[in-house]
Amino acid sequence: MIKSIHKLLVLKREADFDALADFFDALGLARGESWKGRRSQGIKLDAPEAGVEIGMGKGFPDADLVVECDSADVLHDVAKRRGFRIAQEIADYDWGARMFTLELPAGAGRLAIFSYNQDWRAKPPVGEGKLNASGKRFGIVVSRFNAFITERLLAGALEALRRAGARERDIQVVRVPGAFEVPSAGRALASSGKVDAVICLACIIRGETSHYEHLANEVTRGIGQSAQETGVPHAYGVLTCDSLEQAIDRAGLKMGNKGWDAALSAVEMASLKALSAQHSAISPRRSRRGTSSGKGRRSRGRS
Ligand code: INI
Repeated sequence: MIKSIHKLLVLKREADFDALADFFDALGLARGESWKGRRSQGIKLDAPEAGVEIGMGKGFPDADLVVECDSADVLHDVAKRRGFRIAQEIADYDWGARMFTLELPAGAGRLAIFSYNQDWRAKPPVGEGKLNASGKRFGIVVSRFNAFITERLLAGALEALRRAGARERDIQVVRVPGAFEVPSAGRALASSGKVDAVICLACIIRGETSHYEHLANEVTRGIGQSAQETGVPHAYGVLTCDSLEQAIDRAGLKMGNKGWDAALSAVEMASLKALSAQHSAISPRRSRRGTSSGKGRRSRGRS
């Protein structure tokens, strides 16, 4: 499975490197993995959607890299103010877009920037998180009670996170005695500032407890309250079942695993939160750089 696609721009001068990093920050790309070593340095700058576009025929920009944004005019101003050479002036295209191209410094290629001409008032933008966990950190709280089931939920959650692109070192697993303890451990993780989302895993079986209803209600309420009060997404991977058979069905190793489902909800909600933060940031550049967590500035040991 492909985890990421990045256009590689290798520069010779530190000044060009810094200018490009600043420019891509200003375009609104999010800083991902970065390193600075003896031999080399690099920064990955991530777009909400990235990939390869295959084209044929006419009307394509003459560019090595294509960026879609919400207003090409705004970025055209940014590019001009930063002294980038405009290769092709901004213009309307018959495919419903406005576009310009610029020369990247030091012969790093040509960049086309476009936005679609659509009336956003007629069609309000829809915010939707992506199932992309790369660069995100997750806390998993798993109850030891009914471990036969909860360990399967954990396996499902870990596999879903891995497939969505999360790194092992960005996942923290906390085990607690039972479902009742899940909300408080989840809150502690969320309040630590070290995770982007919390995944809560437990199994409550009606047949085995007379206080099933109270326990289920309290755990559900506690998880919801922690999510709302900390502002950190919490995914609900708690099985509330009538019997062990029912629990086994919902903790399948191949099909139907509530841990898996909860992990993907956590990924989506973490991504949605990042998206809303991006949209509400007055200065994306400052907001990204100013994060106290140091996220995106981790060294990965390349030299
Ligand atoms: N904990 C569970 O996770 N599932 C259950 O079904 C359950 N039952 O049956 O009682 C359960 N009880 C333990 C509870 O969550 C606490 O750990 C315990 O009461 C200590 O606070």
